[in-house]
Amino acid sequence: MLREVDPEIATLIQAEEHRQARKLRMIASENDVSAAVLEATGSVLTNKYSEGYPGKRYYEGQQVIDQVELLAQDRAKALFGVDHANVQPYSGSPANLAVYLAFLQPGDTVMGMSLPMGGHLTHGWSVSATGRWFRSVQYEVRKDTGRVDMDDVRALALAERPKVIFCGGTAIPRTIDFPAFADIAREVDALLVADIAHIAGLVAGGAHPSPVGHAPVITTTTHKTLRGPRGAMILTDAAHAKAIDRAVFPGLQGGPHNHTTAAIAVALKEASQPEFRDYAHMIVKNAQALAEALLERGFDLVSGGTDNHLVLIDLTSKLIGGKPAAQALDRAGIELNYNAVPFDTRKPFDPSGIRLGTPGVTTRGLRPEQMPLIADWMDRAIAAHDNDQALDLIAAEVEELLGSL
Ligand code: DSN
Repeated sequence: MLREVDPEIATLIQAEEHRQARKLRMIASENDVSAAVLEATGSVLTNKYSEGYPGKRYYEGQQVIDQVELLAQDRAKALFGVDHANVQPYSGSPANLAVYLAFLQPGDTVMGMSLPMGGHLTHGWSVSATGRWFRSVQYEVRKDTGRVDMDDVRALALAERPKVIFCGGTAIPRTIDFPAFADIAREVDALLVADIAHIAGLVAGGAHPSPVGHAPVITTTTHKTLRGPRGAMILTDAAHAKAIDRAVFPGLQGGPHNHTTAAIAVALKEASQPEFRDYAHMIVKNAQALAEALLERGFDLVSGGTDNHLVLIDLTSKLIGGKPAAQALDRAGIELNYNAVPFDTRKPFDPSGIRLGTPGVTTRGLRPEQMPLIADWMDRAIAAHDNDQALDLIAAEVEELLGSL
């Protein structure tokens, strides 16, 4: 049908499908959703407006949509063990903005991890509205360990007295110490918000400690390790539920994307199955096997390794910037992103590092024994980054492996 109506777009979608199929997709924040999630995303639910919440809508005809959203909420609550789930945020940034609207006034102090240290734009980084409209203070990692030092976080919190503290981020290869963040938040009377966008699937599958019971408000996207559609959720205790709901709607958003809500419900059902626990643990096993194989090949890993799905490489010792390395790797069939590393001396558009993760390749069926092969391809591709013929040869080997799965 699409091919008849719009052959150009149909052809492009098919091309993207082929591109994804023949690449090692290792962008740490991406994954491959199931056919069931895709089907829900592409359903007639996209036709429906439903501003409000189940039972309290501003449009008629919600007999089915209410059931969909209630199912998504109930599954999120059960999976993560929380009192309340708002499944309407359009994505991670709007979910975090809802936190600001719910609990802060412009100019109030917010504390988060600095972006180049592994935090997220919306945790108060200077170019984001959250850094421009609020007084933002940012914690870092230690230069010698590449890890967050909770004594430093505590000292900053005591000095700056933030109203909200964010923990979590986008390039953190180590376990987040939720109890320690909770102690600090309690001491300075701040609200602790855990942004678990990257690790939600690991938390759901028991492969990373849960923030529940430590952070009263938890934000997450649904499309990374959780392996759902592009969307987000905010999970809260009972005390913070109303403020979050009001902030999402009518504070920030109009009608929820019901097709996404349905696909989130499907993903949450999948994540509650025993196989998903195996999947979450395999993501970590793969990342650790990959980290080990990279270390053996002389790569410099931020923090020396990983506890989760993500590996952050400082390429300074390899005498190549992150951007040319990422471009060469893409040509070699290994898709990842260039990334700043802590204390980076290069510019954000051509930083010193690359970031990669194992959620996608684990979904694809790769196992720890295949990780040295990936490390080897990466080593070869970076050494031959200006040799297209050598890169194409690696891409052919990658395609052969993926074809054999
Ligand atoms: N773009 C997401 C990531 O790649 O981690 C964060 O917003």
